[in-house]
Amino acid sequence: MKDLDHVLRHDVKKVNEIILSHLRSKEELVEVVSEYLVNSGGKRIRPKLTILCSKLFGYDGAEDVKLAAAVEFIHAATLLHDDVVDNSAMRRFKDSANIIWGNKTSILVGDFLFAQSFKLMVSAGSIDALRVLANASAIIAEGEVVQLVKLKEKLMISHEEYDQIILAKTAELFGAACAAGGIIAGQNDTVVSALKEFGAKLGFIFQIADDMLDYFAASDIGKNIGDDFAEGKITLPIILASNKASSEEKELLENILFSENKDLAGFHAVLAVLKKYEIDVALRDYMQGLVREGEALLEAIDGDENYKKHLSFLLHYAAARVN
Ligand code: GRG
Repeated sequence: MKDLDHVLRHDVKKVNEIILSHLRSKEELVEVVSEYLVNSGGKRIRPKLTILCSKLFGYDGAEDVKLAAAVEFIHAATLLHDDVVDNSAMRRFKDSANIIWGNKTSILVGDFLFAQSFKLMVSAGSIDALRVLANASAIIAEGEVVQLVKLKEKLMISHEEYDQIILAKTAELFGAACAAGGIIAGQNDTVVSALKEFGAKLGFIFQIADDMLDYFAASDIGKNIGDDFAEGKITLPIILASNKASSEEKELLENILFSENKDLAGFHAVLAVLKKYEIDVALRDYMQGLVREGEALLEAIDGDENYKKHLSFLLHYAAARVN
């Protein structure tokens, strides 16, 4: 990430300045909570994507950083809301905002950040960029409701259903972040669609890595390992294991995951099944396949080779998070 951070240092600095100037509020609590989240060491991957995808076509105007900041604001709003929905206690190695200030504050400050993102999109002056990011926001929120419904049903889900969920919760915003960069650089619909597809592929890898780390993280990842398990969320590690498991093991997985009283012993019992079927190996292979697909998408785009290299690096970086 060092190389990329160096190349984008001036742009990321501008993004951060725009973000900070849009955190100002007459209510101190809004500023305190917003700053707590926004300055807590996020990787800024989505805004970097917007900037890379505008520079890919030689854009040197001032609007891409506004869209990049808008994308980060959408992301920040979803994090605040998500930690409430999931009852999470830790985010980016710190207590999550809901733990410190409570659910109501987190939701409302999330709304504030979400609204700021729209002000920024409007100020960037591109209806097409506004359309793609507004569309992504609706899909993210809708996807979270789908996930909630599935959670309540307490049923195993298929790989296809999992793909639909992560497309909405993560891949859509990654795709929209890339598309927005191409749009502001004046690219046509075909190129913008290709960028969106590339971003979505990267988002897929990113979320699968996240879901894998929830079971297999070897070191501290800045949030609680086992959160998905505690919630009974069915993610790709569980789906792949369930597809390989004997009927007894499948029953065991479902009994534990759908039980109201999950404990550490349950987590280790599930992990033992995942390890028995080498689900970590299967997931790594699967992600490498997605990396190759992402690279093929990138190759088909006619843009600056240097920036393509940085985008390709992000595919590998996303997959390598689990190593
Ligand atoms: C406000 C539009 C809106 C919707 C709310 C709750 C909800 C609906 C959406 C949640 C979606 C969500 C949080 C998905 C998880 C995405 C994900 C992989 C987050 C982690 O991203 P990183 O690692 O985070 O890029 P950093 O900390 O680096 O910024």
